[in-house]
Amino acid sequence: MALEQMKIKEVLQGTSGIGGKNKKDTGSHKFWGTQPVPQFGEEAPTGDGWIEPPKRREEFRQEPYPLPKDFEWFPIDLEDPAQLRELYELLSANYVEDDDASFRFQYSAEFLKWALQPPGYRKEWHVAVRVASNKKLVAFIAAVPIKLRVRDHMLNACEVNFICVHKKLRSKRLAPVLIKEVTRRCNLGGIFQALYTAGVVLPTPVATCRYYHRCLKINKLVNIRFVGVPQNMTLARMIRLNKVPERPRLLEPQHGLREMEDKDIPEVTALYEKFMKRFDTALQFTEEEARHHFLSGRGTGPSTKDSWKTPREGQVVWAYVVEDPKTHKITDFFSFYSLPSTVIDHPKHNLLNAAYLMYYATDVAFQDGAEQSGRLKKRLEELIGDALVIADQSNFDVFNALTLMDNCLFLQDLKFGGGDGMLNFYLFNWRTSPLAGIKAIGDVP
Ligand code: MYA
Repeated sequence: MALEQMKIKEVLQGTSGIGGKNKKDTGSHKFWGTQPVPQFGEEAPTGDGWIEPPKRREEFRQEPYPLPKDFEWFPIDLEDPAQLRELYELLSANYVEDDDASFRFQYSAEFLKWALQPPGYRKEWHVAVRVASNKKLVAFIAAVPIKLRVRDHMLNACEVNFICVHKKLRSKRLAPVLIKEVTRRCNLGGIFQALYTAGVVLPTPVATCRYYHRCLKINKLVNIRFVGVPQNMTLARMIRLNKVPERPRLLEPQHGLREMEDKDIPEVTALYEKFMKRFDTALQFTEEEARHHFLSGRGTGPSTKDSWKTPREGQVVWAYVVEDPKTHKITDFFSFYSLPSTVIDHPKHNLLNAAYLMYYATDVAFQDGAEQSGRLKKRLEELIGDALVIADQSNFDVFNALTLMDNCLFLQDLKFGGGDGMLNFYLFNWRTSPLAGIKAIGDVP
């Protein structure tokens, strides 16, 4: 998903505000006012369902939407390294920045392939625009197929991400054309619902999460002004307070932590599904999809006993399981991915190495009273605490997580600090009441 870059405020007392993107006047939306999304001010829906009914293929527009003159649609092929490189360059220079232009996402080429080519992906849903005369790539948007459960409804939908318009072409209403074109292509493929996330507030979020950040490399983070040293603290003390252990605790043989392997996929998929049933909404994965999400982004190189502290060439995803040493059952797993940001105009550092918490699950959640008794919290602190150690050893500067799933149980005690940034979740052509069940709304208690 599109996760927006945010610096820390509040808990670690940081630098300037970053929530500006959330401040758009919610009154006038020339484009979004015409789309099948719940509009601001509408009454909360009483039931769930589509806004516009499904239609037959021939009822949709068959030709691409017209682009302003001088531009053309381009069927980008991510299998071609040169075209993948062009996309990487467009996004590296023009994608999401924080409000004061200090950081900009720098998705790697490997990340883009991983995110844009899941099982069943459609090449024609990678929508690119280039300048007709010199063929320069200037805009992009993509959809990938997903199966999404929203409460009791299972939706064959798509997830839309990576909308980007070159900085020199902003505010010319190109974004609505990109969105309508990707919608048309999905509609022609029989897909009528979409999930997307954005830092900006549009009509109308179904959930809103806050970003939290666990600082790992304090010196660097202070140096690049990702975080400030609180007034009542010294840098040395801040470093001491944020130090993480050198070795994952669960890595000891009696606990059974190890890298996820292909043979784990059936058990991991089943555990994920059971764990996610506890929330109002979740993506559904087949085993093939789970293999893609957890293992295909692992980069090249063998699995060794030191893999946890030596990232592989091109590694995007880190995925670990806990195998019960006695029963050999997989009892837990966790995963995170690498999404660096360019540090804009800094004399010393040009990259912020950020890890983002992805999926996790533990069978402790299925024990009676696990949440009330604190057992779930304790187990998640062990698991995510080890994820922090692995990320630290793999040279990540910061570990980010959102206030969703069960994250609010462990964020505070694992010393995550609240950022300024929010991430809004949206559904296209699907009405439902706010998804409080994903525990996304509000802050750490
Ligand atoms: S979130 C990541 C967003 N990308 C960036 O922030 C990269 C840097 N920024 C840019 O490249 C441009 O500023 C973008 C806007 C491209 C964002 N999502 O062309 P404009 C509306 C949706 O003059 P520009 C992600 O990738 C805005 O409210 N709409 O503006 C998820 C206004 O409409 P209205 C957005 O600044 C993408 C209109 O665009 C966003 O040159 C999900 C102005 O157009 C935004 N992030 O370009 C897309 N930002 O007047 C929706 C602005 O009504 C998918 N706008 O307020 C929907 C499902 C489709 C598939 C359905 C299948 C069934």
